Parts: sequence; structure tokens; C-alpha cells
Amino acid sequence: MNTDITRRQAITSMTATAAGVAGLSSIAPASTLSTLDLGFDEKTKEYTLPDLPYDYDALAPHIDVITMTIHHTKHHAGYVKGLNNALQKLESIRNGADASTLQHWQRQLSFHAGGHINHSLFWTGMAPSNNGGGGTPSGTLAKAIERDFGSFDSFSSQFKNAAKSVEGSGWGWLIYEPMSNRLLITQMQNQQDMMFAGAIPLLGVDVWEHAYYLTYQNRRADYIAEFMKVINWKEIQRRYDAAIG
Ligand code: MN3
Repeated sequence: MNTDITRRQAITSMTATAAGVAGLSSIAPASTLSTLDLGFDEKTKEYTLPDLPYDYDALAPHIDVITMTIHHTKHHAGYVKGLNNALQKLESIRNGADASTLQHWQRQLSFHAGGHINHSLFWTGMAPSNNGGGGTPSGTLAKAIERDFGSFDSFSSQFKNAAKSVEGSGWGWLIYEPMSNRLLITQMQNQQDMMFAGAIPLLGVDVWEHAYYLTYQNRRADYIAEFMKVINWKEIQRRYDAAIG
């Protein structure tokens, strides 16, 4: 037990120091999300849209095939395009173009990078219910959930309520806060607002209407309940393991 506490304190202390010294690059440790494919092309310096890890109809009936197809090929693709465009505009400004629109393009960068990363985490955070999706977490993640929320049911209840009550469009998240070595549930508005430095995303549910309206119309809570049945807990565990080092 002593060894465990010492190790945890050491990790927390190391993470906090790294975040303080190295700045932005340490907001999310590279190891956490490095196996998340954002389709970044080193040569062109542009992002591309990665394929889904399963077929468009694989999550039905929880999430229908038309929603999945449009969500990935139109909405997610739009964020990738917007991200590349924002980066290009910021490069032009660096190279001497009119800087009066800088703030606009910085916000566009945040919005579209958020959209691309959120969706990439979303797709890979789910799995077909006959192939690993659903159930409950086990192992160290289950223990951390019990430690920080009391029980899985208590976590699940807060996560669903947080996602349901997002004002307008946004996301519900389970995040890891490395400086204090704890899990938190957060809301996100749009693709980026209300998130804070240090937060490492583990599990996110998209509650924009485009994510559920065809099947669930205004019944956001019903959609979230079905989302819970396709969570890829093995992948969420992997992200947690990477986050705690
Ligand atoms: Mn979406």
C-alpha cells in the first residue's frame, strides 16, 4: 500500500512538473492519445478523415446507419476541412497577410480541432454490442470510478445527466485530471468550450442533435441510454492506463 501511494505521488508530481515546465505540449501526454489516428499527413501537414473501426450499420439499433454515415462523412469530414482551412489561414497571417482576422481563425482552429479530436475519440470509444461494446468497466478503471464517484451506478447517473443537460450542442465527458490524479465528469459546449487545461478525455458522448435526431428526435436521454450500451470499455481502459502512465 505504501509503495502504491508513493508511486502515485511520484506520478502526480512528475505530471504536474512536466505540465508546468513544458507548457502546451504537456496538456495531454503524448502517450495518452498517440495511438488515436487523426489522419495527420506529415508531408502535406494536413489532416484527413480516418475510417471508422467498424461498418456504418454496426452500432444499430442503438445508433442507426443513416445517422452514422452522415455524421462521419459529412459532419466529421467538415471539421477536418475546417481545421485544415484554419491552419492555412493562420499560416498566411504568419506570412504577412492581414492579421485583423487572427482571433476569428484562432477560434475556428479551436472549434474544428475540437470537432476532429472529439469525433475521433467518439468513434473509437464505441464498439458493436456483439463485439466488445457495452457492459461495465473492469480493472483499474473500475476501481478509479468507484474511488472518485462512489460506484459505477453513481458515475453512470451523473454522466448521463451531465450529457443530457448540456445547453444547446455539445458533449458529455469522463476526463482524467492528472495533477490531482482523479476522474471528473465534465460538460462541453460546441466542440471546445467549458473544457480546461490538463483535462485528458477518456470517454465522450456527442449530444449535438445531428448525433441522434433521426432516431430519437427530442429524446436526448433515450439516445444517451443507448450510447451506454455500445461503450468500448476496453479502449477507455487503455486510455486511462496511458493517462496514468
Ligand atoms: Mn458530431
